[in-house]
Amino acid sequence: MGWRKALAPFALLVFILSCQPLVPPEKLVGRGIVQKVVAGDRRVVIAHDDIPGFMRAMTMSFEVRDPALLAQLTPGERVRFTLEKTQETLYLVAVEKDEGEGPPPASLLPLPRGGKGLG
Ligand SMILES: [Cu+2]
Repeated sequence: MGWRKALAPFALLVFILSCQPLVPPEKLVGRGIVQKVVAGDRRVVIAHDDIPGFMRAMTMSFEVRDPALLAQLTPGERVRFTLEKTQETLYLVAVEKDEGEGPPPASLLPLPRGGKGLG
């Protein structure tokens, strides 16, 4: 048997092992209010609600995977957005207007002052 044939199974093994880290991205859906669109940076700042199992409510910026998405984002608008998360990256991949009325995200509420707030 020639050496090429003898090595073929190992080449296949290396190929399979190198594919292992490609875990499919996790999809997460969040809701929030658009604060700012930073087109040059492909980013949008959103005051988002709690995303169960991922993040508490906060105001933060997300990188959009497709810059065309930015055109659908208007500051002040309430949206429902989809994130794709891998071990290394987090992208906002879809967005839609959230028609449902709801309270503002907790991250937008003024912080309690003095001793009047919670504990
Ligand atoms: Cu966040």
